[in-house]
Amino acid sequence: MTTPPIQWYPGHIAKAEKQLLENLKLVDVVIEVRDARILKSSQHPKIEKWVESKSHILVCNRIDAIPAIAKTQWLRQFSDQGRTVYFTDAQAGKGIVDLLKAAQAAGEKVNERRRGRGMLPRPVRAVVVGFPNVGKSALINRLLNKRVVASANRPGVTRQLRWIRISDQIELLDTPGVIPPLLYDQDAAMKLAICDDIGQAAYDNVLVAAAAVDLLVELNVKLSDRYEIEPHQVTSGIEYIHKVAALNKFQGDLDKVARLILHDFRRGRLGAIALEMPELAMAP
Ligand SMILES: Nc1nc2c(ncn2[C@@H]2O[C@H](COP(=O)(O)OP(=O)(O)OP(=O)(O)O)[C@@H](O)[C@H]2O)c(=O)[nH]1
Ligand SMILES: [Mg+2]
Repeated sequence: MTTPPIQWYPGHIAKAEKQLLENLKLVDVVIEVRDARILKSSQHPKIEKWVESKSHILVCNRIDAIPAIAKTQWLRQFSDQGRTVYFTDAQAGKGIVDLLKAAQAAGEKVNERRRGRGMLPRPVRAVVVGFPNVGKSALINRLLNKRVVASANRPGVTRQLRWIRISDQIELLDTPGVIPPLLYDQDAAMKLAICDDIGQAAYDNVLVAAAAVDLLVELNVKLSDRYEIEPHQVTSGIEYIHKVAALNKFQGDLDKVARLILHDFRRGRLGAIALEMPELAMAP
């Protein structure tokens, strides 16, 4: 049996992407938000095109979901590339002040250029973009310290583009999470599904949970404490799910086991886990 590809490009995302493109010409700064657990797979392939000559601020959100060592290694990789990154936890409000300062500094540059051309200063306009559910709206709420935009634990919450005035110096545009129309890289698509950064209609829970188990075993995450079965008793993630489902309490319900494992991972119940590390850090 071949696994059906993971694809998700609902109408609201197609529309949002079109509106995003229309709004880009109004924008001075692009704040790109990625998921710290999958910093490679949550990079949108069109980001460079959207940024063009605008300022680009890279935010790695959900920093609470990865171990400190992973953060250190990513930080090293980005600084080797000469890039500044902002690590944030939009839920607890960590890293927000530095991000705000960076956006304001980018705005000052915009206004210097305007003054040079004899124009009046205006608030900097920054758009917040990224895959669904990475925490874009939560970041905006944190920047304002109040709940101005809807933010909830599932992909596809923000449906409309919306401008929010943060201060006299900065305005932010909240956008719906965007996804490429075709996910060519199915390994990345699988990780987006594991992290809940893509709509559930795109995939089968059991297949995604099986892939999650394969990755977690590779990363030496201890699963037996929670699910009773030792992964070394089986040869694959899918077999693991069958074995757990065979326990009395699950009555053979594969979907229930799959949802439990995914839920546990997404809620951090299996610990802080980075599913992707910088290339060099992976080498022995
Ligand atoms: N643990 C943790 N949870 C976070 C963090 N940032 C956001 N969340 C939670 O993740 C969920 C998704 O956040 P949203 O702000 O709705 O994500 P979004 O990127 O706006 O999603 P869409 O609008 O669907 O594209 C919410 O329940 C947030 O509370 C974080 O840094 N750590
Ligand atoms: Mg949102």
